[in-house]
Amino acid sequence: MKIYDFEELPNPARVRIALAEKGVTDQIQFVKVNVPEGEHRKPEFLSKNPSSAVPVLELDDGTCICECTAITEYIDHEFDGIRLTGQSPKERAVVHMMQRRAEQKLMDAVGTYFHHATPGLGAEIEGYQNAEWGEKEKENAVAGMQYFDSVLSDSEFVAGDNFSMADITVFAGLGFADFAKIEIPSEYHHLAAWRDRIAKRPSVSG
Ligand SMILES: N[C@@H](CCC(=O)N[C@@H](CS)C(=O)NCC(=O)O)C(=O)O
Repeated sequence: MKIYDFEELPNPARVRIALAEKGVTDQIQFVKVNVPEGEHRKPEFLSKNPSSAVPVLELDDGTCICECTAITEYIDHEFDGIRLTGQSPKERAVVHMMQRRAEQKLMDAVGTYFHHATPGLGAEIEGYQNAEWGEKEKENAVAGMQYFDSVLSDSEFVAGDNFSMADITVFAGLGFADFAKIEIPSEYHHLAAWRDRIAKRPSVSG
């Protein structure tokens, strides 16, 4: 099983945390795709992911699985250990709902700001940029932080009582916000306390 990624980027980080949570990182062969140099836009990589994005999980039979949510689903069911995508029908539904919100309200909003309102990955990679849209998405990212702060005011984790892939996505989204220099408002105490707790997990700190 191979993962094509570029370790320093936030979406690859999500899958690497999921693998570490399952304790199976050493069972994966990582293949570096040099995103800053545009390797992900070359035909060889596009045949694995037409959306020109990392990470991609390639199974031994050649099947390529893209999108962190889909990759995490596969990892979660292929390997034993902690359950990252929920157990009961209700838990699974809540995890997926919160995962979508974590992507839309935080990870993707920060990404749009980074790619459109900052130099992003550089002029050659970025091509079309729309700074106004990027700035709007920065506002949405901060609104997303406020939303997750309120969720975490009466819940230990993003999707209820158990750590899940939605926690991983919010955690990686906040890391991406730091990198993109989007300030996390200091009054979001629940979010900050949760972030400190997650940062201590071996999958993240190790
Ligand atoms: N929704 C995708 C997002 C993947 C993504 O945006 N990956 C970034 C790295 S963090 C990427 O490869 N960007 C390349 C580019 O923007 O050209 C997922 O969940 O995997």
